[in-house]
Amino acid sequence: MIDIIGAGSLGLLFAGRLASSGTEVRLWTRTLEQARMIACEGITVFDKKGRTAVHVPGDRLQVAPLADWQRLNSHTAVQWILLMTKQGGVDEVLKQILPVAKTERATGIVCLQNGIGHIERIRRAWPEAVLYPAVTTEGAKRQGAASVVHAGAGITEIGWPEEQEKAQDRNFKQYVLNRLLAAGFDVCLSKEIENGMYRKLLINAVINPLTAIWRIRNGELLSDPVRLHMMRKLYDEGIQVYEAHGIHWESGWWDQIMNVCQATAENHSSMLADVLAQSMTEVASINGQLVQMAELAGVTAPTHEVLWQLIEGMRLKEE
Ligand code: KPL
Repeated sequence: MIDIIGAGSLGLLFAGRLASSGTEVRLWTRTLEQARMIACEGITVFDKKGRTAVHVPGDRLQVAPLADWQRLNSHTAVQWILLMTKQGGVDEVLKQILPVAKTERATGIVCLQNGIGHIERIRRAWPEAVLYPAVTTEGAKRQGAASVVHAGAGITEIGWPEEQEKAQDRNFKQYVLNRLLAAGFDVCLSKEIENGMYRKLLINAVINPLTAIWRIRNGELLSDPVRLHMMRKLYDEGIQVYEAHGIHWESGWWDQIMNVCQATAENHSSMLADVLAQSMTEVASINGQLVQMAELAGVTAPTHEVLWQLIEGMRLKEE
């Protein structure tokens, strides 16, 4: 069984496809209302032309609000978690899980958050858990409480330990990795996930705040020289921060940002989606983290700082 925590766009996509390919999935939602709707309607994944790609009826799914975690798991050890909440939801997840976390059987957690800082927070709070930091370029857009559009197929990179594999890691390969592949996800194991996370951080730091401020789709960033100029500014500042920290970067990263905009041209970035839904954004874990890294290294990232403050200043409600 795989426990998927978070039923946003990626959570619904992964839960729907895993369940439809025969994996036993438990999906944990933030609200009781969403859990009830999924139990009633099932999960539907549409392709980008609006056709139904996957439908899992509600009676084939186990779904519950996260608040029920302790009641439902007080006697069992949870083995595999796909953590798919946003950065802002991670502390609440830990608060619900830790009181019944079992130490005799290690729990493996694939962490799929945007930005940086969450891995350290989870490790501090739950040292016994085995963490697999991950980044994905799957494009998904939630349509309703129980449905999602798979807007663009991407690649999911999962961090793999440099040192010798432990029994937990072998079980991961045999079970979680195989289940993800069987569900049709393009997944690879990476010994350089930290670098992958910095690359994704930069992609998000360039695309997300600009689309959120201008309220435009990802593809619209490419259609105007002023927008491209701002993207380049954010990119160059980010690279300067990485250089100051000795973080390896590649000249191809700029082209990758362009490619992501093209591949997800019709998408709202997650930050724009949050702003439109008046939810807290991940700007502090993305641009805010870059600004803090800049300060630590004695350089500046003024464009990231301004965008961070502008978006924080929208005073969106807490998760
Ligand atoms: O990860 C994304 C996000 O919106 O958070 C990108 C890659 C920008 C796709 O929209």
